[in-house]
Amino acid sequence: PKEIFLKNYKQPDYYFDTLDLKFTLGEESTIVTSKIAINPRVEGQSSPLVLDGRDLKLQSVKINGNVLKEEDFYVDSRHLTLKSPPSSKFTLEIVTEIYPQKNTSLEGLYKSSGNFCTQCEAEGFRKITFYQDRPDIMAKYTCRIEADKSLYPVLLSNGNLIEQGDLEGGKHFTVWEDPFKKPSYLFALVAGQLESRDDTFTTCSGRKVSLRIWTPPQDLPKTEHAMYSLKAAMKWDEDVFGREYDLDLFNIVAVPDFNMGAMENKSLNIFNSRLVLASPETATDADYAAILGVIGHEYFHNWTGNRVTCRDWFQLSLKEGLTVFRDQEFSSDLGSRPVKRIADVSKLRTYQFPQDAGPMAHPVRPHSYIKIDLIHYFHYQGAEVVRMYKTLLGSQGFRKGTDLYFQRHDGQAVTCEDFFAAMRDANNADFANFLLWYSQAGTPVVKVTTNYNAEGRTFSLKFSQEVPPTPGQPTKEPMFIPVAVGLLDSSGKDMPLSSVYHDGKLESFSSSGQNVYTTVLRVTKKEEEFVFNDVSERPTPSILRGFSAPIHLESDLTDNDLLFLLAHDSDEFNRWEAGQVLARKLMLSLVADFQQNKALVLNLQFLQGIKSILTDSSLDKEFIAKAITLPGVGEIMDMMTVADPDAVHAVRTFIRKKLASELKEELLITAKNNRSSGAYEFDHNNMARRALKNTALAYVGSLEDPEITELLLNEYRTATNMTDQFAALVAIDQQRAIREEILADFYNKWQHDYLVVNKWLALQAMSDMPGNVENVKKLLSHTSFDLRNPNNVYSLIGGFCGSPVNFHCKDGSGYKFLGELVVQLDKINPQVASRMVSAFSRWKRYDETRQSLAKEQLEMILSTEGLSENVFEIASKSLA
Ligand code: B3K
Ligand code: ZN
Repeated sequence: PKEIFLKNYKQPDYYFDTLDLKFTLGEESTIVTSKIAINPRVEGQSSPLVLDGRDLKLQSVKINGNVLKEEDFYVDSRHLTLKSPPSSKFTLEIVTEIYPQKNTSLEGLYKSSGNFCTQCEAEGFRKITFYQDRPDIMAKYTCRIEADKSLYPVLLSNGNLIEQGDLEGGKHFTVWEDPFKKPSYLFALVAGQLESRDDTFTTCSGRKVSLRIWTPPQDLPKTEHAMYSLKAAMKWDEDVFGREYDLDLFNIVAVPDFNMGAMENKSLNIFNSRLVLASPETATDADYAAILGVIGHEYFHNWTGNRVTCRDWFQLSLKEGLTVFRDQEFSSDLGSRPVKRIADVSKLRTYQFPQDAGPMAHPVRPHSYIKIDLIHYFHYQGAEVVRMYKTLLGSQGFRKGTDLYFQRHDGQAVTCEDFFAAMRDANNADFANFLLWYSQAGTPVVKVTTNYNAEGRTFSLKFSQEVPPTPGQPTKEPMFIPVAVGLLDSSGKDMPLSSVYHDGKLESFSSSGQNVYTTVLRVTKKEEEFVFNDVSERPTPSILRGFSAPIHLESDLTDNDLLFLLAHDSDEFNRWEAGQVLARKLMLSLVADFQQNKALVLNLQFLQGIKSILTDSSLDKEFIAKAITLPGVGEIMDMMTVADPDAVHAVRTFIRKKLASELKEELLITAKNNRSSGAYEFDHNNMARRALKNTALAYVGSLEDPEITELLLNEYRTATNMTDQFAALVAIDQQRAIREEILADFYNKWQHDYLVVNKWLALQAMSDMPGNVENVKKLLSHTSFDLRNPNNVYSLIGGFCGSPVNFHCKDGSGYKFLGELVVQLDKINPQVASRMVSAFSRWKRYDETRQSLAKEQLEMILSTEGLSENVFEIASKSLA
């Protein structure tokens, strides 16, 4: 496998103006005819034209209508090379045969539940036809689709439908024309037995857009929320970013077999059906929220990704970081901003930070890769980088920056520097070394010490920063870190800030006439100090409000300071964070006790803190639910020199049980007072009630007590929506005596609904029951499980790998299970297999026994013949 480097980027020698595609869809194979209008970059200059292609059977090549002679081209397993094409404008016509029915990788053209669909990002188009499959090749496409009319009554592609009709032999056709030029990764085709929910949206300039969400007929009733989400996204993008939709038609298709969440193909978004289909009876609040976010995300790509696209795949964050940021903001505006921020930071800590501290660490803009799909996993760090521009420039400055970005680059394939330059130029901003966020990997560790000088009435914050070494980057430069700070007085109120002294300069806040309570300090050096003046009493500082930068913060705040912030901080994110810092400290100290066989004792102050949050009726209920939830096992393991899953799990279970028994009465009252009444509504207040009630139930579920068992069974049986029913099931899952029976009951009830069955699989996979690997193995041959379906794999195998005690079981059974499965899965679907193999990537964090067991599996995987590049890259980098 070959590594590709950013520094080797070269402009293409040929540009493509138009591409006319024709698909003849068949049951054995599909014939693809492609006609490309080509221009050499330098007129009169001919060089070989190398087209990408995989698993294609070439039938013919013509240039300007003439069949190309054998000696003028050659084909290998990855390319079609034209040795010396014309040196001025010409047309190239290529016919290939492909086999979508045999395509289990779910990349390129494939079949899902009897329907044809495509997935081209990042490099799937080369599995459809020979092409320069790179995003800086932007062309105008037409697409003609021919297929059997009864099997495939609906034939869709990008853009506008310009022609359709019947053909001989029971066949029919459609012709689609996309007026916007696009890179090949945004091409899409769908054919099958689908029906649509139709609606319209009138844009800000008064254009009426047809909206269609396509599913198999029986699923149509479950598309109401998706349609609501789409319309909300279209309106929001106009209001907040000034972006109007640009075609008269927008299609969404839901398919059951899809490698990831969804895909933003121009005007024909294709979705994993779990992110479209929802009804109150079958989908949880989390599903509803995810649908809103992802429908928004894919829609927002129309401007950030499609109209302005990436020059090359190293620039991926240009579209993904920005679009993730946009969907986070969208969900914040439609729900609760602080609660959304807490959820997003939790994701950053659960997924991004561990990756950035392991063998797969790479900067927001990587310097090299083998398979770009692996860089595709998450873009939370890229979104944080975009968020920092907004924090530094303010809402208006940020909007000026995006306006300039769209104005400059509409229709172009550009780079991260272009985005940076638009932000800078629109605001005449001084951004010092901000670009380092794109090129340096690793999460900065920022230490801060505070000091109050009563005599001088000053309060100082001394910062030092360090970016840890990552593969290929042993030493780092200091980063440009925006740190939002406020000061609380002894009554817990924000103090108005007078001025701050830094680097020989005094910045005064009083001039505007308005009180300033939060300021953004620009920390740019390895060590530096900021001094607040006119501070009338010793303050409690609230540092990194709203998580203004993606860093690990270590401060000298005492437990009392943290408890004070937990009780009073006006910044709700930091209020939550104070509780989390306390919980992390507590858990780490109990882990040490556990490892030394000491009895575990719960700190009373902590218990008191949780109790006062739980019973504070002035707080948002979803905020309470988040604030009483302990940091995850992974987060605590990440803070240990040698990760000890058994100890962390034991400690977390201990604290949960202890809190449940000490606060049983309060938890039961909370659960009772927040029971659902009336029909399901997807709005913040109702979701918050359910979240709080269900968090309380999960706590009490940890107690073995007949009264509780009865209560949970009642919750389970009387639930009128999936949020409540599944939460009851999760709580019951802790009740060993009735667990099996209720799990079976749930399956019987929902076996017809594959999306609900995935929840059932995941719940069992994540169980901490000793020896659960055996149960998971049994489920592999369950009638409702299919290794070819990514959602099934993510639920059962992904769920299992997230279980600290069973996956990391010291007898090696969990690792062996995953190792064997990865080898099997890689033959079916390399992308899905590589996601699973990443569970091994941080094996060096564990004790020696676990290390050697995991290493053995990685070596076994690497020695497998015919391994995919995807799995190879992760397994080999993990071992390096
Ligand atoms: N852009 C796609 C992700 C593609 C991943 C390809 N391996 C969808 C998204 O950003 O939501
Ligand atoms: Zn995206």
